[in-house]
Amino acid sequence: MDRRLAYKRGGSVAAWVALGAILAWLPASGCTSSPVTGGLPPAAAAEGSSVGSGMVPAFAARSVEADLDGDGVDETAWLGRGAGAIMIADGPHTYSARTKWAVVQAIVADTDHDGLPEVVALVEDEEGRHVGLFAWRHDRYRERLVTSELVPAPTEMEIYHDPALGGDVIRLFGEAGRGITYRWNGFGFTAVEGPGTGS
Ligand SMILES: [Ca+2]
Ligand SMILES: [Ca+2]
Repeated sequence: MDRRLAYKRGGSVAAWVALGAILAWLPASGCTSSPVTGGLPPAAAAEGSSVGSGMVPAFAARSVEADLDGDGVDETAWLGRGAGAIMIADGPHTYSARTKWAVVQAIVADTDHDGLPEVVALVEDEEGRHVGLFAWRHDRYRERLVTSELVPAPTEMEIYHDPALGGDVIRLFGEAGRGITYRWNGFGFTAVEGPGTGS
């Protein structure tokens, strides 16, 4: 079974990225990196920070301060659960995720290793569960990528920082509680056998 995460753009499945087959399960003991709480240093996360009331989303959410577009000023990302429960408040560039995505979990981290943090979310639609990156690209916030549905459907996501794997990596847990770590391969995500595994 291919464990690469295929991804979609604009709802269509884009070409699969044929990189090395590093597709084995990651043993629970195989990861030596330490988890990153919420994908950000604790000091960078704020609960219920004061943002103008007009910017507070309708969904229950926690807020995270991060410079998502690299202009030196932190934005506020509102991360909740449920339909479209991702909002980035950045003045004229304020962004809301499409309501078709029911957010299961959302974290801010730099999982595509471009130097800018993005919102990394486990989202659900009628097809199943996906990982989506919501990020600043070029001139606005957008769905950077959304994977095809993940089988088996992950129940939980963690972000780890592992320099040997290029930076922040995604670990997905299924019903069995066993995790698979995915690292950025330049176009999408590839499962890795363990830290330092190259292709
Ligand atoms: Ca900014
Ligand atoms: Ca990034």
